[in-house]
Amino acid sequence: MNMTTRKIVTGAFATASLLSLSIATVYADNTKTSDPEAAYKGASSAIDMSDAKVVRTAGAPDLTDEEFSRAREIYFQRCAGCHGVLRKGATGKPLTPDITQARGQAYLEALITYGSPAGMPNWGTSNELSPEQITLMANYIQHTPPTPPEWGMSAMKDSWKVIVPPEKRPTKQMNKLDLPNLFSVTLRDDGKIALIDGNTKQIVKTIETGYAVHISRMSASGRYLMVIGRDAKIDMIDLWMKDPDVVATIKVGIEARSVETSKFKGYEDKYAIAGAYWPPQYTIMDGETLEPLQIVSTRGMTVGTQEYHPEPRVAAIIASHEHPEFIVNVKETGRILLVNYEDINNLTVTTIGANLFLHDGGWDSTHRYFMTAANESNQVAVVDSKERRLAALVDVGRIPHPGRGANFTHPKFGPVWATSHLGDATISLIGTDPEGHPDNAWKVVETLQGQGGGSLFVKTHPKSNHLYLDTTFNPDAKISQSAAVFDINNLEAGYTVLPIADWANIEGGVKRVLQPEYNLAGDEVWFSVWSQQDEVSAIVVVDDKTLKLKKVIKDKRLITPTGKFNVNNTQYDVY
Ligand code: DHE
Repeated sequence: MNMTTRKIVTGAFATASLLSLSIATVYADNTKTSDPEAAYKGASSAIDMSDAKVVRTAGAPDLTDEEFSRAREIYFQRCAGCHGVLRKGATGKPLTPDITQARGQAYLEALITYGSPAGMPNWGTSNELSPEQITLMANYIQHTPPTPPEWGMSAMKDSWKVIVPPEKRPTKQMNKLDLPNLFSVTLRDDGKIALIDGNTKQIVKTIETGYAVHISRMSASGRYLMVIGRDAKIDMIDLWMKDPDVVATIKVGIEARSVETSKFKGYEDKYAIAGAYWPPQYTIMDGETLEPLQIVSTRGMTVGTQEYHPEPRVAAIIASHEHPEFIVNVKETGRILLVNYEDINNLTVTTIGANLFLHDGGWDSTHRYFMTAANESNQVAVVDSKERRLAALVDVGRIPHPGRGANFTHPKFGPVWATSHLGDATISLIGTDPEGHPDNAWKVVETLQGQGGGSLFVKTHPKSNHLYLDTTFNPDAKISQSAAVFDINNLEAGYTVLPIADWANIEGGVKRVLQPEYNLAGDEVWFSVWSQQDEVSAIVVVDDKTLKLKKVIKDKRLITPTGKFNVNNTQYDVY
């Protein structure tokens, strides 16, 4: 399949809207939360399986080669995100032939058609899959899953290109851009990022990146912008060049989500790291050229039950400020790795057992404690990066999804870190000051009620008195198209709703409102209004003091804007 023409977003949007109609009628109320989850996880995999070997399995219904390849495509578009590439189970249940054949054709067809209260979407009653496709999928999953190829050093080196070598790069900033207030904006389905000037709100330029580009991270110096696509392609952009552009690129696997650079004193810009979903591994690279130096597999035993997992994906990675270490979340084993890069040829790795389904997270306000969601475990793990140990596992709401979270001083409980949730309307505030407020440390000190479930990101800024959150995947359009804001000094007053999508004044489109991000001064908050590839999208800038609309950024190049990363705030971990 041609990666550049694949429209990955369709599934997510269509699933969200159709599921919202149907799941509610099929299941009781407590299962409605499957809608946002399904929409969120509904992106198709970047893995191209067209060359994978067909494995026919005894006991499974026969399939032609053409049927195999159709089923495989549907599986990688709709199912791999939850059930895993190898179908050994991830956030969804395992679907290996021993299990599926025992269940039988009729059971499998019913499950795919109607879904389940445990979160399986109702692909049939939502009309996302036809009855013929459902029969095909029920047949297919009774066969042995095909395995995608590995991606080791030779494949990486083949994909690695240094476009401008370090010695040919400028020694100082050669453009007039106000770099600390520049934003890198993900143009998800256009395979690009946009550099937007935070002062003029004009697009400086767009730059081609990986397929279904996911996040941007800044190097410690604030010079190099690292962008990773779902296809595991990293593009390193030099912001000092007269015309900022890609200076090095590499593919660290076949499917990935995270990239980060070394930030410990003395190691600024020295190394980069990226985590892959497939193959399950992380790669440490030279920070100026992206030359791959060490590739480390994450396959291994799960925390707790200590069973082997063949596909533990690498989720968030964050650079420690306490030691020369990267902190790496391994999702399906529930282990957090502290990878010490002091001696790159003799890596020392501290392994912390946390809980299953580690996903995203960020620092507390002191940058000592890494607060990270074990999302389907409904917990936040707290890692003490100084002492290199797990400080706590905190029970929160259903499916925490903090992004990097939000830090502020609670009028009553002192410093807290906040997360919102995909699966319910709450915002959990966790005390983060074991010295000054020991009674509150690593406890949910307060639970706020937001607009609804389907929230992905919360954000505040040290100079702001507001806490913002989106509800991007809420099935109710009024809620997914607006954002809520709390006054930190008057939390009991509840939230104010900001009609972000209405402010964008766009005809038609899905208009999901996504990811608040502050500017350098901390006096503006930028939201994406995210529609489909062929629809108009926008960025809405809110005045943080007045909570009034400040500016709508509209441009035909703003195709599917999602994440926005202010250079200064990303460089210094301000949130
Ligand atoms: Fe993300 C961060 C994985 C879907 C927007 N996303 C992350 C991180 C991971 C991740 C592991 C943390 C990276 C880090 O800190 O190093 N995201 C996944 C998925 O596996 C998932 C559920 C499904 C998929 O197939 O990719 C997924 N993510 C989405 C979306 O649909 C979102 C909403 C839109 C988009 O652009 O694809 C989305 N994810 C984001 C954003 C961040 C992110 C904007 C960074 C937030 C930040 O403030 O740091």
